[in-house]
Amino acid sequence: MAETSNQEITDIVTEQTLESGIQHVNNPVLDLPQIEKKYLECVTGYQQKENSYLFTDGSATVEVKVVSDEIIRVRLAPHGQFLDDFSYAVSNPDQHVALYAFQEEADCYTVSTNTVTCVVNKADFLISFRDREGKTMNQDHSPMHWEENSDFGGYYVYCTKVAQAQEAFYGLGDKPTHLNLRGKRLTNWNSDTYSFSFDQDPLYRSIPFYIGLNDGDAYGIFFDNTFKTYFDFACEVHDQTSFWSEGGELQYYYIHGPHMMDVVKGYHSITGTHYLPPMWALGYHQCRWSYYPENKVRELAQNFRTKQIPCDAIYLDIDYMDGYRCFTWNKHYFPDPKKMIKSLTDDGFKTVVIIDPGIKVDDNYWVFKEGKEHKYFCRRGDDYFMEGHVWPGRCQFPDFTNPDARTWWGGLFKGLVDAGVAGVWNDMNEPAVFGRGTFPNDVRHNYDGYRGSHRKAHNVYGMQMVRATYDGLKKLNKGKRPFTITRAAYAGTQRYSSVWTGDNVATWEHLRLGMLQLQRLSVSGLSFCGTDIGGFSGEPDGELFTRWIQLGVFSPFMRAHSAGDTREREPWSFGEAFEAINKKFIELRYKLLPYIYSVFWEQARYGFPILRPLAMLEQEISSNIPREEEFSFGDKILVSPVVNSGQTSKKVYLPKGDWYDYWTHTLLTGGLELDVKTPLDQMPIFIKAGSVIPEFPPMQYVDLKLVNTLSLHVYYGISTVNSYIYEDHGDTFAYEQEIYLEKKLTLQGSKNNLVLNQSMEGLFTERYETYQLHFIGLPFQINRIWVDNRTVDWSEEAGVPTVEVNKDFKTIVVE
Ligand code: MIG
Repeated sequence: MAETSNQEITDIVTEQTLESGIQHVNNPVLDLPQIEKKYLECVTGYQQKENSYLFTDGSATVEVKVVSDEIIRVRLAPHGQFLDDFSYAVSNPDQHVALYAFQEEADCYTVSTNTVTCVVNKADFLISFRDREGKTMNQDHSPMHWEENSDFGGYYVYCTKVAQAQEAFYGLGDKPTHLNLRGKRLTNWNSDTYSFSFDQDPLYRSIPFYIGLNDGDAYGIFFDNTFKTYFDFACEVHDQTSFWSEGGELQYYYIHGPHMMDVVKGYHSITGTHYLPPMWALGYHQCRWSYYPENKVRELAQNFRTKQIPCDAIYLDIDYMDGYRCFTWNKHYFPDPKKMIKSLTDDGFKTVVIIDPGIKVDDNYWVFKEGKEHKYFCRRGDDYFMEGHVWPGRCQFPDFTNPDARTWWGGLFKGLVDAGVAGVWNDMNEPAVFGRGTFPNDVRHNYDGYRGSHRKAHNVYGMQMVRATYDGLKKLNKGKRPFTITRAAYAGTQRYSSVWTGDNVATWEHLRLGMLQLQRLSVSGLSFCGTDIGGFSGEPDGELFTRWIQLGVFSPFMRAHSAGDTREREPWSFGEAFEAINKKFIELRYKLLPYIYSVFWEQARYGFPILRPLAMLEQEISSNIPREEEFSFGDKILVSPVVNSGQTSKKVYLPKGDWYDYWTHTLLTGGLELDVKTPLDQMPIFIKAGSVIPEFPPMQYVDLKLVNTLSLHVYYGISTVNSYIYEDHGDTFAYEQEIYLEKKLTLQGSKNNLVLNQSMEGLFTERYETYQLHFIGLPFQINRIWVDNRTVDWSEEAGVPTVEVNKDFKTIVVE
C-alpha cells in the first residue's frame, strides 16, 4: 500500500477544507496547515478612530496612524488583532498634529497631514507616501505579507518597498561598512563581536531605522520591532528594499524629510535625544583593561598632570572588583576606594567604573542573594534559572525588562556613588555569555508586563540595563547629571546613555571604520558615540595612535582604551614627538569645549545629530554620496580625518560656501575638492565663514572657574550666519528649569564692515565678565570698533585684531 505522507494529507485536507468548508476532520495525524507567505489582498473597508485609520481586506487589519505632521505609523495585524501598543523605543507616541484629513478616491484612500499624504490602494493594498507636491517619496513594491512561525507562534512579517534606481540608504546604527547601505543585506541581533571586521554583521547594536535619499529628497523608516530583524537594500533584488522580522508586529514609522536633517529630527522626536551630558564627559577619557592596583591609577593621574595633558576621567575595568562581583571592590588592589577617588577628584579626575550584567552565583554575595530572593533573575522556558559563564564564573542575569528589577538594580549603585564614582560603563549587555554567545531563545522576560521570550527581549536587554543604571544614578546623584556608557543598544537608548563601538582593532582600516561608524551612529539617533582610540586589540604605532587622537577630538565621545594584553597606551607612550602632538590635539578638544557643548545642547533640545556626513550637508548633490571622509561636527566645523599611514596630503571636498582653514586662516571657496597638506601635527579642519566659535582658555580638566573671559573667534563672512553658544552649570539638571543661557550671535559682513549682534534666552549668569573677540579674515583695515555705540580700542595678536568687550554687548560694528 502506498503511504500517504502527513504533508500530503495536510495538503489534501487543506484544499478540501478550503473548498468545501468541512470543519471537522477527525484525523489525529493532521497538523494545522501552516500559513505560508500570505499577502494583504484588496481593501474591503475602513474605520476611523481619532487619528488612526483602520483598513481591512476582510481578515487582516492595517492601521495608519497620524503621529505628527511629519510622521505616520503603519501597523499590520494578520488576523485583525493588534498586539498591545507598547514600545521601549518610542517615548513620545502622541505628538501634536496640526491637521489631518481623510479622503476616499476611486482607487485609493488617502490620509494626509500638512506635509505628507499616505495613500492606500484599494485594489492591492499597496501603501505609499507622497509629499505636498504629489511626489512619491516611498512606496510598497508588494503588499505587506507574513508567514506563520510554527516553532514559536506568531509570524515572520515582511514589508517590501520599491528601491529607486539612484536611491541611497543611510542609518542602521553601528554597521561597520560604507555609509551608503545600498546593495547590503543586514541583520539586527546584538552580538559581542571582539575584533570585528569590515562588513561584519551584526555587531553590538540594533537600530532598525534607515534614511532613504532619492533625487535629493529624503525620508526615514523606523521599523520598531525588537526581534531579530533584517534589512535588504536592493541587495537581493535590485529594485526592492525589504525589511522583515522573525516575530512581533509589522509596525513602522514613515518620517518625512525632505532634508535628512528633518528625518533625523523626526526620528529623535519619537525616540528621544541624549540629555545634556555633564561637561566633564566631553573631555578626554583614559581607559584600559585594567588600571590596577591603586598606585598604578594614582601614577597615571599624576602623569597627566605633570605632563600637562588634559584629562577628565579615568576608568576602572573589571579588575577593580572582588572576583568580578559587581558592586564590590578588590580590597587587595583598592584598599580604600573612597580615599583614592577623593584624591582623584581633588586632582580634577572623575572615576568611571565598569558594571556587567552577570551576577555571580554565590550565596555569600549580597547582590546574588537579593536578586534570588526577589526573583529578579531571568528564567528559562521551564522555569529554571538562566545560567551562563562570564567573568565571575557561573552567573545569573537580572531581567532588566522587569521594572522592579530595574529599580533594584538602580539602587545597587549607592555604594559606588557614595565612594565617589561619577560614571558607569555597562559592558557585555548584548547579553554576552562565554561559549554559547548569548541567552538561548527560550529565556523568558517580563517585558514591562507584556511578556516575551528572549527572541523578543534580546535586542533591548542592554538598553534596559543601562536605563536601570541611568535611572539609579540619577536618583543617587543628588541633582548632578549621570554619565553612562553602554555597548549594546536598541533604538532610543540615547535617552539613557552614550555608546562606544566595542572591541575594534589597532589598524588603519579600523580607524577608517570608526570614522564611518560614528557618522552612521550619529544619523541613527546615537549621537553621543566614540571608538576605542588606538584600537582595543593589537598594537598601534605612534602615527596610528596620533591620527586616532585626531579623530577623537571630533568624536562626540573621546576615550582611549586598550585590551589587557597590549602594551601601555597613554598619550605619552610613543615617545616625545608623538606626545607633543597628542597633547596639542587633546588641548584642542578642550579649547573647543564651549562649541562642543553647544552642539550637544542642539542635539538634546532640537534633535540635531552631532556628526553630519557630507551627504547630509549637501544631499542635493548626488556626487557627494560616495564621499565618506568629510563630515561636520555641529554645523560650523568640517573635518576630514587622516586615515592612512604616511599620508602627507589629502583631497578634501568642502561644501559650497566660504570656509577658513583652521590652522592658517586662509579663506577657501567650497563646492570643490582641495588638496590639503596633512603633516602629522595637522589634520584638515575648516570653519564655516560667518561663524563665531567660542574657545576656552587652557585647562587640565573641565573647570569653569578658569574661564575668566571667553574667547570668541569671529570668522568674517559676507552672508548672515547665526551661531549659538549654550552655557549652564555644566553638571546639574537646573537647565530643565531654564537655568541656562542660549546666546545667539548673528554675524553679517559687507565689503567694509562687519556687524555682530547678540541676543540671549534663559536665566543663567556666567561667572566671567568679558569676551575676548578675535576677528579673523577681515578684508578691510579697521578704522573703528563700536560696542553698543561707543568706540573701543583694539590690539593685534599674531596678526589677528582682538578686543575685549563686556559679555552683555548687543551690537558690535567693526568698520
Ligand atoms: O570579555 O571588561 O568591549 O571594552 O575592556 C571582554 C573587559 C570584556 C569587553 C569590552 C572591553 C572591556 C573588556 N570587555
